[in-house]
Amino acid sequence: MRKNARKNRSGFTLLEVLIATFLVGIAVAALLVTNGALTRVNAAGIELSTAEFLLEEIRELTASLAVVDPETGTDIFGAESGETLGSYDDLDDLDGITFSPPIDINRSQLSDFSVFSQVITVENVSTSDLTVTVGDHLSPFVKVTVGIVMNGREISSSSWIRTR
Ligand SMILES: [Ca+2]
Ligand SMILES: [Ca+2]
Repeated sequence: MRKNARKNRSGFTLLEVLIATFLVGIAVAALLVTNGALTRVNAAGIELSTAEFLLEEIRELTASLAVVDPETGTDIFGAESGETLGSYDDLDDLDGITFSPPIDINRSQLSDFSVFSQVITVENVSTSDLTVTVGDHLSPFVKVTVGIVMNGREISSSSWIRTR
């Protein structure tokens, strides 16, 4: 009798082992769920900081451009004849353009970021209300909007106003 009792204490019962296995299983499952959630949050953070970087490249590129073309002024909205990415010299040259892969401030393609695109809209806005769009060149205020699209989905956008 005493011998049996001692024998039982020397190890774990099947029930104890099952409960322990069950608890470890729950702990592992919880860790996996947490890890998955953190990975998703982290990925979203990286996407957003990349989007900020790509917005900033366009913002800085446009900062060096004239508001209207230095030669033709307000005659043409959009790129003037013969202009290409390398010779764009005013804001509306960029209207309606999507850069995919995106470009940097020096107009070079950023092929490492090819899942992202920069979608640019340039429009004139009302002198009295900057939220109201007016016809091309009908006001001195120009609003540049850049959307950052990743795999067909816009993940960030930014607008700013320039005036001539
Ligand atoms: Ca131009
Ligand atoms: Ca132009």
